[in-house]
Amino acid sequence: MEQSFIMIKPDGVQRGLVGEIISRFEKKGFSLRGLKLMSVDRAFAENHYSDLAGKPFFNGLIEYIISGPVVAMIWEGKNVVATGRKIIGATKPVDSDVGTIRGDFAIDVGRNIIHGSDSVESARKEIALWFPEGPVNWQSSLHSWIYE
Ligand code: FUP
Repeated sequence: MEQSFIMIKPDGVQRGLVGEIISRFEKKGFSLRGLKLMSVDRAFAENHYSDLAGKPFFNGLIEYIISGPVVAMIWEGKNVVATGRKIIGATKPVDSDVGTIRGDFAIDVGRNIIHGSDSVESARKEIALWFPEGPVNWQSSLHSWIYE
């Protein structure tokens, strides 16, 4: 089953949105396979965002990610990468639909609350980086009520 790496950024934690965000993924029917509150250092954040090195906002982005604890998660389910991106909303909150996490709670692109893997391949890399111990092995008893 497909997995995505989802991270609540420091502003989401500071603003008390952890429960709200987890709830949206849970209610959709996705399964939580990893969850931890952690602080990351500069080298770790730069590794996570290595694809964006050289962008004008890169340094500000790294400062933001290391400014407080984040919630790192693995969510699992059919099409969770693409659907997770829909639940999160467009990168720039001005473009994020109302009803998405960013559309409902964010105003500035540099404080957009949450990260979600943009492809199955980046999810694999990001899960390996953030969860070297691997996902927790369990299956929801609701499985047959969610999947045909
Ligand atoms: P996303 O996949 O939606 O997180 O978007 P990107 O990978 O393109 O960008 C990663 C992060 O860089 C965004 F979440 C916020 C930050 N960013 C800016 O601060 N300014 C920009 O113009 C674009 C992105």
